[in-house]
Parts: sequence; structure tokens; C-alpha cells
Amino acid sequence: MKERKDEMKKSFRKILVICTVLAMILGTTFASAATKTEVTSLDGAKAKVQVDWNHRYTYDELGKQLKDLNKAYGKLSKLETIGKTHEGRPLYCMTITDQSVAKSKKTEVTVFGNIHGGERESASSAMYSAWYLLENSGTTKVKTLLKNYIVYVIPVINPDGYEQSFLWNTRQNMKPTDHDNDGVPFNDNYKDIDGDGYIADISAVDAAKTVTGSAGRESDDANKDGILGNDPKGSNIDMNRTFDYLWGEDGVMDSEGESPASEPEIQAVQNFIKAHPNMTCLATLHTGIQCVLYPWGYRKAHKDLDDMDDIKYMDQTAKEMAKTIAEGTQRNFYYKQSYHDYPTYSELIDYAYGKFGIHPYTIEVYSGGSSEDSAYDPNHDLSSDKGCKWNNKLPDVKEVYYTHEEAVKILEAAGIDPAKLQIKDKATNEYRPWKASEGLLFKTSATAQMVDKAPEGQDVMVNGVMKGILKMFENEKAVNTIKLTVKASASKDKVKLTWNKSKGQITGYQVQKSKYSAKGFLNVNKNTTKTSITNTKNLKKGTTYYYRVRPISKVNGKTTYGQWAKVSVKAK
Ligand SMILES: [Ca+2]
Ligand SMILES: [Ca+2]
Ligand SMILES: [Ca+2]
Ligand SMILES: [Zn+2]
Repeated sequence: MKERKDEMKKSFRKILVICTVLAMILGTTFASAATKTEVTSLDGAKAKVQVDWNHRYTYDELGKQLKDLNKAYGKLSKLETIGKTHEGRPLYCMTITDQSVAKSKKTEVTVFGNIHGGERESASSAMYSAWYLLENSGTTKVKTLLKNYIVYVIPVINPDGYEQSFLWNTRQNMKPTDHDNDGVPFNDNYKDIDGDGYIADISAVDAAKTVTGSAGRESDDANKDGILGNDPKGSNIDMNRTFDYLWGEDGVMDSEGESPASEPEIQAVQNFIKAHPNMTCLATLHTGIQCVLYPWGYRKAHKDLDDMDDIKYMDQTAKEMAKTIAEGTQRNFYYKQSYHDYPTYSELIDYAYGKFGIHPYTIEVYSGGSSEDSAYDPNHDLSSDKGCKWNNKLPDVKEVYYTHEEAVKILEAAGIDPAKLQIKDKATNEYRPWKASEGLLFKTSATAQMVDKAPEGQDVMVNGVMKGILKMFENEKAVNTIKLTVKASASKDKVKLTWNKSKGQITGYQVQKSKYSAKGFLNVNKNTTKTSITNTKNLKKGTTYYYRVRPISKVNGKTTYGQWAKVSVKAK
């Protein structure tokens, strides 16, 4: 045994030497072979573009990451600007696909992120999908995917809101707005004046530290009216209520802007969707709850309406996505028709589905905080929002009390005249001067303390959500790319055809027959929803018949066909 072992050791050593030499010669080949193992957020060190998925990046930094990815994977990616924001920031769109395969043979899908500026986890998640696909483009899985799909990633629809949210979390865009009607927009934005880096809500308090009124929110009162933070950056517009679909028809004018698609960011998104009529599905990522939602936002599904098959299809896909994301993140997620979460008008998903028949899904990627029942449960009822929290410990509300004298110093250092400071009195709800008997209490919420941080476990979140997005891709094959597998069998006076139930936007199947292999085909059934058919008419014993079957997709009046799959059989 011993000798044998030594022999083995020797030959093993020889192999090692050969391998080392080979590795030196074929260094580059070995390196590229190594990238074939999947790179995830958790082992991102292997990636060409280094990203810390637990870091909160600025919009400029996200732009840099996209440019770096585009440089590193130029053959698979294209980085474009599809528009500009009010503040002049570019709206990026990254196209990811294997360009050697013709466009007509691929399914077009889109990932949108961050229509609501403060929901930055959604931007990280969209960025991750671009990063993941490119960094893993050497794996068989992603290679195949990029041959079959064109993936568009628009990671941030609202860059201005994204940036403002480093100061104060807001979902709005930055259309210039003059909240205090002094003729100058945004001339009392929030500003940290006590030097802790965050924006507090300020209360006037008496000697017993009981709140006597509100002193507004931290600012340097640039508009000099004595009221703190009364012209902050923010438009009062929720861009996800401004799409040109049933705009304004809810009868409540609140956050939907002046007219349909009034905002440049949304015009860019609408133009992008219009320019990609073959897109079959999209995901639009949000933060705030943990779920997958599908159309409609404005009304319930109804069994008598002709979109019911489609609604059922999206319901099933949303369920599979929610399940996949829950497993991937090890947190609970749910799914619902968007209306049942809460009714809304003129959302991106209603626009995309209502106008173009695209299957759109809202994915809400994160709900901060924790509740007693938020532990991951693999058997969690996917239709219930119960326990769908990320189970993170968020910072406690921070309260700092300043005596009148201390507060005067802080105000003066910020250029504010303490004698002019206005307090909205708690009892009268009217403005009045700040009293010498009052101190100030700075209260900083958990959200305000999180403006520059990513939540704990964001790296796990982005990876799990990516799996849900891949599930959406897989389910949503464009019908023109689908070729079925058809089998035929003959028995006395009968030919039976069966075919597979393929995933994708299929609403029916067309079946034709001919005596010739390449001509003369006539319909056996123009449109059946079944996956088998029995032909008894016009069969002559001993004659060979040719059949062909293709899938049909009819979404919102638009009919598309898949490829013919042929089979021949001799009648009995
Ligand atoms: Ca103003
Ligand atoms: Ca502060
Ligand atoms: Ca002011
Ligand atoms: Zn949102």
C-alpha cells in the first residue's frame, strides 16, 4: 500500500507540474474559464466592475458603474441616454444582448427602477440586474439568455429625486415649484444646521420639554420669512400617476401633474416604450413593501372582459416571481393585482399594458423595519402581505434638546435671525414668534437617518430580486420566438396531434394540414386553446399528410404568430 501511495504521489506531482506550466502558458484561457462560475453580489470580488451592494451610491457613481460595465463588456452592451431630467441629469438605458443573434429572433424585456426618487433600493436592484447579466455573461445560463433576449435596463427614472433623497427622502421629481409663492422656486430647501448630517423636524418646547408648536424642518431659511424649510426641493408630483393612460379620470387632482406625461422623465420613458413595440414584459422596481403586482391599477379584473386570460397569465407569473424572490431573499413576499393593493390611475404598468399589451410587473423590493411575524416562512401564503417585512433594525428616532440659548447659537450660525423665527402654535395652529421661554427639540426619524445608507442585507435583496426578474423573462417568451414540439399518431380514420404547452404569451394555436410537405396547407383549426387535436375529416388510408402547428398571441387586439412546427403521418 505504501509503495503504491508513493507512486500515486509522484504521478500526482507530475500532473501538478504540467498543470502549472499549462496554466502559465494558457493564463488568459484559465482566467476566462474561471468566470464561468456564477458571480453574485456576495462574491463580487471576481467581477470586472467592483460594486459594493451594501453601499448607497450617488447618481454620478451609478453612471460611472454603467460606463465601466459598458467598457468592460462592450460586445454585449450598449449605453444610451434616453432623455434628461429637469435638473439636466441624463436618463441612462443599458441594452444587454448577444448582438450576433438577429433582433427578430429575440424576446425584448425591460427593467425599470426608481420612478420614486427616495426608493433607492429599487435603483440598486435594477443596477444589479445589469451588472449580474454582464458579469455572468460567460456562464452557460446567461449566455443562452442573452442569445434569446434583449434586456433593457433603465435603472433610475427619477435621478433628481434620487439625488435629493440624500438630503431628504422624497418620491417626487424636481420640476421647479414655488411652495411659498414668493416668485422663486425652491428657495428654502432643507439644510442640516446642527451639524449631525441629517435633517430633523423641529419643535418648540417649554421648560418641561412639552411640545408647544412646530418650528418646521431644518433649513437656513434662505427665503428669509422666518419659517424653516417652507420651499424645499420637490414638485408635489408623483410621476407614477402621470402616464398618458386614463390620465385625470379618477376625478381627484392631486399628484398627477398638469397634463398627461407632463414630466420630461416620463416623456422619455413613454418614448422608449413606444420605440420598442416588440417588448413583451417589463418590471418596474419600487421600495416600500415586498410584493409583485400586475395590472390593472385602476380597476378590478372582470371575468366577462376579454383581457381575463391575460390577467390570469400575469397572476400566475406574479405568483411564481413572488415565490422565487421570497426563496432568493429568505424574506416573505406577496403578490396581488395592483388594484387590490390600492387603486391608482395612470401608472406605468397600466400605460404599458393598456396601450401596448406588454405584461408589466411592479416589484416592490424592500420594506424596512421589522415586525414580530416577519421571519421567513417557506410556507407563507403568497397572497397575504402579513409578515412581509425585511426584519431589519432601523435606527431609533433621534431626539436632541437645545435650550433657548443653545438654539439661538445654532440659528445664528446658520444665518437665521432668531427674533424672526416663526412657530406654528400647537393650540391655535397659527404662526407666532418664538418665545424666550422656549427651547428647540430636533427630532430625526429613522428614514431621515437612512438617507445615505443602504439597508442591511441589500446585497442579498438585489440577488434574490434578480432571480424573480429572471423568472419573468423565462415565462414571457415572445410568441414569434416560440417553436412547438408536435407529435402525430394515426389510428383507424383518425390522426391525433399533440404539442407541448410552451411558456410565453400564447393565447391559442393554429393547426393546418396538407398533402404536400411545403404547400397547400389549409386550416384544421384556426385557433384552438387546447394542446391536442383529432383530425377525422379528409383522410385517405395509406396517404401521408403533413400537419403544422404554431402558437398565437392575441394581446389587446394585436395578433402575433410563432414559428410553424411540422410533422407528417401516414393515415390508417
Ligand atoms: Ca419660493
Ligand atoms: Ca441635523
Ligand atoms: Ca423660510
Ligand atoms: Zn414607489
